[in-house]
Amino acid sequence: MPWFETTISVAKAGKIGLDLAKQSKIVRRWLRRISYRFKHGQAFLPVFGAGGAGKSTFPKFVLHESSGLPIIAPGYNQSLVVETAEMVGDIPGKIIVAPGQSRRVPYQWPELYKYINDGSAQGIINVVSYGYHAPDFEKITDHDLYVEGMSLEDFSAVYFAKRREVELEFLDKVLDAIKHISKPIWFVTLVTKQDIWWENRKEVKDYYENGDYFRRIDSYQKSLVRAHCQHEFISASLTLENVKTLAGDVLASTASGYDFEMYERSRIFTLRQFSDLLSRGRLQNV
Ligand SMILES: Nc1nc2c(ncn2[C@@H]2O[C@H](COP(=O)(O)OP(=O)(O)OP(=O)(O)O)[C@@H](O)[C@H]2O)c(=O)[nH]1
Ligand SMILES: [Mg+2]
Repeated sequence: MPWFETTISVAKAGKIGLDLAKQSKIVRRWLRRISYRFKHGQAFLPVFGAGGAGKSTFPKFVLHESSGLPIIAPGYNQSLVVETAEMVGDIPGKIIVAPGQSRRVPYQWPELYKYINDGSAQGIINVVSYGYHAPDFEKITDHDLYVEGMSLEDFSAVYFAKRREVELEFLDKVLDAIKHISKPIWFVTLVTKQDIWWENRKEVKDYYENGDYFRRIDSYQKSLVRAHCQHEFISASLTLENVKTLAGDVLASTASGYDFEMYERSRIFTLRQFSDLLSRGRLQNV
């Protein structure tokens, strides 16, 4: 699946020429379709990923049923336990989100592995963000990676690179825990924070598609004997917000030019991809 090519071509050519109100209408239409998929019980989705990558924000992005307007970021609140996002009323779909701070992973993730291994989940979402994980520390000087004399910029480069390593470690954990699945699943790598890495999008795409991340997915797919796993990359900007320490020091900012209009165009594209995946329901073994 293309990550963002459609967003770019639409933005460049101004082909659609929609104003924000019209875009919001389209967003609402896709949100309704996704609600419909859930209504028909086709979705039961565990969400994994490192702390601060955007997991808890994701259900708001796809299940938010109000105006279709951009999500206003409430700031980073670490999740302590597994969160379940359900549709309103008696609609049976569920998105189940694991907390991602390392110390919580051993206690909280096995519950989600169970849903995959017992065949209840039709797909998995692994959230990554090119290491742009929301910091859970007050100041850079509080962090183990800080070395005397580092500027904010120096520290950020080291911190984000380290967080990309954490993404790979966490991917290994998930793949190892689901190596004996007996029913087919789809596996979406959701690359969030598009608004932060937009100017380096080619580098980000290349990093995930051609590096250690995809090598791991590929060897997992090849190792399966009883079922198969279809993998897709989807990228998104779930909200617009700088990556900053708890004290407010900005480590990475939303790309200039990535405004609400871009956000809405990208959101339509992402919702459409997600809706398409849900519409397939459970994959069949091939
Ligand atoms: N700029 C930007 N910020 C985002 C995006 N997605 C999430 N965020 C912000 O990143 C921070 C972390 O998001 P959460 O959804 O709470 O992260 P999480 O993965 O649930 O973190 P844990 O609960 O600790 O595992 C929040 O302040 C969000 O508003 C995005 O696509 N772009
Ligand atoms: Mg969370």
